[in-house]
Amino acid sequence: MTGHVVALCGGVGGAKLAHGLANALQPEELSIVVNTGDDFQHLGLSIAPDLDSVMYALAGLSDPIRGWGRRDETWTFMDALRGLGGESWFQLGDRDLAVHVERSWRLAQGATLSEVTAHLCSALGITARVLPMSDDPVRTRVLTADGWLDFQEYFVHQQCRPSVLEFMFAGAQMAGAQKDVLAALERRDLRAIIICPSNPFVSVEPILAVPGIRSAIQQSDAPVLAVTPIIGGKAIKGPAAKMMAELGLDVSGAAVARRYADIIDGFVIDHVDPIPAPLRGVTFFSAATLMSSVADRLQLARAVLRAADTLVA
Ligand code: FO1
Repeated sequence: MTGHVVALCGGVGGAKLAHGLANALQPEELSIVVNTGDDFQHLGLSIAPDLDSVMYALAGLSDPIRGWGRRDETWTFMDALRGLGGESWFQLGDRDLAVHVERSWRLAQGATLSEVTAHLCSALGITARVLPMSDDPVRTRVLTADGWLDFQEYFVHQQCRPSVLEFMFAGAQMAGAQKDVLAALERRDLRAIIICPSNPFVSVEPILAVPGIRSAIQQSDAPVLAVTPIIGGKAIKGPAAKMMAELGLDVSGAAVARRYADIIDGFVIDHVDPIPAPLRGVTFFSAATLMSSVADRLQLARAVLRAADTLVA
């Protein structure tokens, strides 16, 4: 089938499927909507980790071990910064630093985050459309026993150790959905909306919190399909499983499907897990969702698109 596909993603797992979808589709057939709730100001730089993870994945520049930042990286800047007593808990590789400096400089000159992202994608030879969920600031904050923490303070500085109680997306209510995101979700030739295997709480829900995005998804006639971020009771990377346990949720793909039940038509569970109990309005599909190679990413993307095509109302 042809038509336009919108993918919602954040984090490392989401970036991998976004890469698979970009390889499975023509550039004009895909819009990748990226979480910006992880973004923050650091050392005077405007850091946008999920946009960078997606761009690096699409450009084949991701570090295969860390998942974030660039491969073949060097750390001269960090060594020199530490030598000056600078803040070194957030690691900025030398090549990665160029992206943060270029983004920060262009934003300071008045460009929007979308304009900067389009420039960086072009510079990195990326043809798929990468769209921040909003050009306005939205900042994920995490409530722990120690009070509210900014996202990167929780995720990196405190290495996800504190137990989470709840999340907030500061600025979401006042944020405007990025215009091309809404336009993509309202296209008449929309083939599918894919929720990538990202952390539901801190990668997907910030996107859904931007006014207009959740309702555009619910009103769309296109099938909405989510891919499990939990395999065999564990998250492949990041704190999704730990967060689910701390929130008292069952740590399973089925629990994620229940959380998305009001906006999805289908859910892809990993083939090592049992097909969940029937969930009203949700069709379950089984697939190999672990992406260890670029080939795996393409294979999962194709399986997801095939599944979505069977859901056409
Ligand atoms: N994650 C870490 O665990 N430690 C780091 O030092 C770190 C630095 C970093 C620099 C740039 C960037 O784009 C991402 C970076 N990340 C780091 C990952 C980042 O915190 C996460 O990718 C997202 O915020 C959550 O998906």
